[in-house]
Amino acid sequence: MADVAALAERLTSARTAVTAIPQLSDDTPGLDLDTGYAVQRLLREGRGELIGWKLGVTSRAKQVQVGVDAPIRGFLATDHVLDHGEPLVVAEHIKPRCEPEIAFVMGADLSGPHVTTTEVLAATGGVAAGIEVIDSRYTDYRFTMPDVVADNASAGRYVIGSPVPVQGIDLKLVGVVLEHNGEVIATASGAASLGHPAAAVAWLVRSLAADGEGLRRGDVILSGGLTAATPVAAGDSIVVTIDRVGSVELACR
Ligand code: OOG
Ligand code: MG
Repeated sequence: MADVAALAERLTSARTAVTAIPQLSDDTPGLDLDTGYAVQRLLREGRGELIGWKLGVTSRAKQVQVGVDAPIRGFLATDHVLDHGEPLVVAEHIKPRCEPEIAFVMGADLSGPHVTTTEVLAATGGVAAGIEVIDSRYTDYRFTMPDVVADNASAGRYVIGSPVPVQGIDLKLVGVVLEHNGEVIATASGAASLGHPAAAVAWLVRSLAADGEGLRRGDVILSGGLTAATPVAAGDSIVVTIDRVGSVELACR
């Protein structure tokens, strides 16, 4: 049996010291997915109030980038939030990378083991363009799936634009443009995340049901990076624009 508390402590120390560590599985051979989620649950206790959830590795581009081939989930707490116009302080992170995401703001509670994409859309209060700043606590983003689950799916910070109603927008078809220092470096459509961003949220809800949890009205959900993530340094700027959903920008200092 892995010592879940000791593993969580290693990750917390890496985050607070802004120093990468080797993946846990290097010296914890039995590390499985359940243990990874148990470590993640412990990390939650040491963070701010729960704001919502994030999907991870839901797109082909992300799967290729990190070598994990199935979706995972993490939590978002108050200390993950960047407000509009608030810069990312690069020195507070180990190796930050930015990725474009479609954010959902829930208009109603939603839980259950059989929740569908249609039910997610019906419970959605609004959608917004999002930038997630991921930051692996593991050296050079080298991890197995249980490792990255334990590390809260590499959650760092995030910022979202103003939410708009989802009615009338086909999130599968919306175009997504990622700009880094004024240059378009990647493009995608909403379908990149599990075929439909709301399908990714439905997967999240079913996955949470297995742990007796669900979404609450007002929760923010990052529905998964749509392109490969781009490394950022102090002085950089990131802009994400999503057709009919809006745009959001982030300055790094
Ligand atoms: C894993 C984090 C995945 C996403 O949107 O796919 C994630 C990683 O890339 O380190 O946030
Ligand atoms: Mg992400």
